[in-house]
Amino acid sequence: MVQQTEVETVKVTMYCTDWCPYCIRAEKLLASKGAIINKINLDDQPDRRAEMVERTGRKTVPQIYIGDRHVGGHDEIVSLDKNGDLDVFLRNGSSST
Ligand SMILES: N[C@@H](CCC(=O)N[C@@H](CS)C(=O)NCC(=O)O)C(=O)O
Repeated sequence: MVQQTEVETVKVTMYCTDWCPYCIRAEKLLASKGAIINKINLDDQPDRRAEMVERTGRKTVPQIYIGDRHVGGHDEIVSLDKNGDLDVFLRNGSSST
């Protein structure tokens, strides 16, 4: 019998909008890593934009959390992917997840 080991990734939360190309690219990158993404769609939930700004200090989407670690937007996760940290964060996340 072949045993399959599944690597569980840390939950990702992403504030996004439907029309934002950076959000779409960020989602594709995260999905390609097998990440489970909890999307907070600000088109559907406009009231949560204030929450995003309050939590992150940023006004642009996407804003991405890996576990409870705020990693920033699209450009930041691309940089994290290039230096290998994205995989590490998705596997280890933070202590609280
Ligand atoms: N460099 C940012 C670009 C994000 C960005 O420009 N997002 C646009 C939507 S595609 C946005 O939120 N614009 C609203 C604003 O600038 O207030 C990233 O990599 O996430």
